[in-house]
Amino acid sequence: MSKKAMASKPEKRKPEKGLASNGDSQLAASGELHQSAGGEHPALTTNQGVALSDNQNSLKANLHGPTLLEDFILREKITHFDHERIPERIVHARGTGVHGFFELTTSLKPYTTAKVLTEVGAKTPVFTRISTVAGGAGSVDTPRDVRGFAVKFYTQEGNWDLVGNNIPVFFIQDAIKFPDLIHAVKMEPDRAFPQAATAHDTFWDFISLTPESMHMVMWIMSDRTLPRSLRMIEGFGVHSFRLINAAGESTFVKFHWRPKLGLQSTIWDEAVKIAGADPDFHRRDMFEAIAAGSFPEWEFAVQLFTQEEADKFPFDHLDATKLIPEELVPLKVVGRMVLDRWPDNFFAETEQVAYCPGNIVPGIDFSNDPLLQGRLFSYIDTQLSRLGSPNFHQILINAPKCPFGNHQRDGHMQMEQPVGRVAYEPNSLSETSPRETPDHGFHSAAVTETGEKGRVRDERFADHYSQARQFYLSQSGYEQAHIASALVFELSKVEHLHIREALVAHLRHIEEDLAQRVAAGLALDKLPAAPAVAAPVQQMKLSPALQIIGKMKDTLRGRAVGILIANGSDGVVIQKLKKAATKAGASVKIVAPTVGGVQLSDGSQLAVDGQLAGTPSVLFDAVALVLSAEGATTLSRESAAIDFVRDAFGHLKAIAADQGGQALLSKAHVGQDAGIVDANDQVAFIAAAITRQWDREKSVRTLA
Ligand code: HDE
Repeated sequence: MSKKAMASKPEKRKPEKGLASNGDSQLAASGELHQSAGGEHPALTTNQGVALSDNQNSLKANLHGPTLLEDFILREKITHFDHERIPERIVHARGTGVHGFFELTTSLKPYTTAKVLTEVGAKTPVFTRISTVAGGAGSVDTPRDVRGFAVKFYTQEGNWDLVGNNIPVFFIQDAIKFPDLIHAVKMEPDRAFPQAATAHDTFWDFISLTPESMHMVMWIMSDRTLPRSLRMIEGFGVHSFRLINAAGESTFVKFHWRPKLGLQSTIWDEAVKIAGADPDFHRRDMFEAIAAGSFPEWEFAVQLFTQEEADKFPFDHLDATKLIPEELVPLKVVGRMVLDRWPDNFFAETEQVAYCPGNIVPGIDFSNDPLLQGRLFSYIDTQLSRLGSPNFHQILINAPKCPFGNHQRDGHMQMEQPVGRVAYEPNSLSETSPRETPDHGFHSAAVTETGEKGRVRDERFADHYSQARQFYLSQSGYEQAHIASALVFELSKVEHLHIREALVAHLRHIEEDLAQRVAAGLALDKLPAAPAVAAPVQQMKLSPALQIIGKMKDTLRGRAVGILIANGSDGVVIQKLKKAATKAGASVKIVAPTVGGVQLSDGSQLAVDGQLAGTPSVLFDAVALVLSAEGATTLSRESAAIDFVRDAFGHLKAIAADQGGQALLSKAHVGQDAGIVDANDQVAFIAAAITRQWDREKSVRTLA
């Protein structure tokens, strides 16, 4: 329903802005609702514009009689309700979308004619949707999963959709394998679980039989799949694309998004607990950041290379299981994207947005990556069944913001009302009907194609381990331990021993030490024999850019600090901590046993943001404990308070504690280290809070 038509009846209680009111049936029955002053609200009508006299009671044959079929108002409302859902996306069903803009800072004119990439300073509106892959639309935000990173640029020359992920490589090399991959990762068909998880037999069975996925396995077992915030992930176009300049020359390009806030991840135990504490953790984080005016921003960068350069790479750039190390082809930052407007309506925008990698504009073209080629078909096809009509491009969120028109006609839900008798081209009957524009219309790259057709793959695609090895060896020791432990966790959920063994066998080609650590974690009797390789494993130069830790920023900007207090806490210490954390860029929340407020030591009241049981420390990047002796004694009997401090410690977070806080720490048997600081020393707290206490990890869990 349009904004104009949206309405509710005048009523006594003023509804919250933007929320429709349901009224009150008893008041309605007595007619009271109708007595308040009118004029403020437009009339509530049917979809045919007929004003409703009563939205609380259906039409009955008599006071105690049956409801009448003739009640067209009831029927219209219920019928619409019955059809409120559309099929969710087959993959990437769970997503968060935000409006924003792209601004070009460096022209790519030597390489492309696309205005979006040549007009410096021009701001192009975008709609960006970030998603998980495996779970359904109602699944949690923090499973171990790849994040989709899809950007629709509404350029002056048509829509350009860059539909990427937060990982620069993919599981498979050819689109024909995608349905198998997704069937393997989704809930198993006979039992319909697990939801949103790779840790089950069918996924690892498929993976262990698909060696080309080994590079991606390293990425998904790293903490890249456990982002702290959607504002702290990278984005990648994954495939090579082409840029085409005015002379018709083409250059290959890989697209990258780099978050201004730096990369930041959670750790596995934390992600699992966040899923219970706040299933909407990432969506809420984005919503709150936008509402607070703290707009997430990414740099937009390109890697440009020619065919001649590509021929010298020790891999094939058309193989989506490979990346081009930044050290080989440096990234050139050419723009930025800022997300600054939450959608008005989730369904209309985030749910109905239909990204298609086939949406490109003049000056950009596809490469022959066989995965990309398959995607060019898949997305339009899926939108047809998801949105139900070939006119889905007319939905506001999908429609170009530049003029568009052609002779395509009719179909379900045609929203336009074309005039005139001409619906074809060429024609001589219309002076104004759209015509082709050879000069600035879309031209494909002039590429020569030769060779025999066949179900074939270049032999350069056969090296499945070299870049997996490069990735693993480029990680810090902490990250390697997380990868090994993630593999142990996942494979421990696999029931079939032969699948566990098959996977460990592949790891031997990646790095013997990794295979041994995982085998030990699974208590395998002996190391399984490594499978035969189709191509020798190459020793590639280490690439520090592949780390997460190396790309984390020591900052509290965009992060959250929780201060646990209780009756009798010292208000001065709380305020000083809050001020210091806010100044450092964090959002600060006060957590207490009761949400209604806390009486501080000086007798004043302090408002509380979250009740302890519902606001565990997993929701924060660092915590402070400001407690009176009495408060500490009370909280030491609360398992939620004990968990609060134990988890903060176990998740390697800085903890500021005053004397009462220290008492709670010792009740929770939490030891002391450099990350535990005096709550009166705010400078020390901020210094500890801007990073994780990585060295603590060996004291809190056994890693593989
Ligand atoms: Fe997708 N993918 N995909 N994909 N994909 C979809 O399209 C598909 C692939 C990606 O926020 C679907 O609208 C095939 C790679 C994102 O709405 C579907 C193949 C990459 C999104 C589809 C791939 C992606 C999708 C499901 C192998 C990273 C969410 C609903 C050839 C470069 C977009 C839909 C959004 C969604 C097919 C592989 C990214 C079924 C056949 C590689 C970010 O059409």
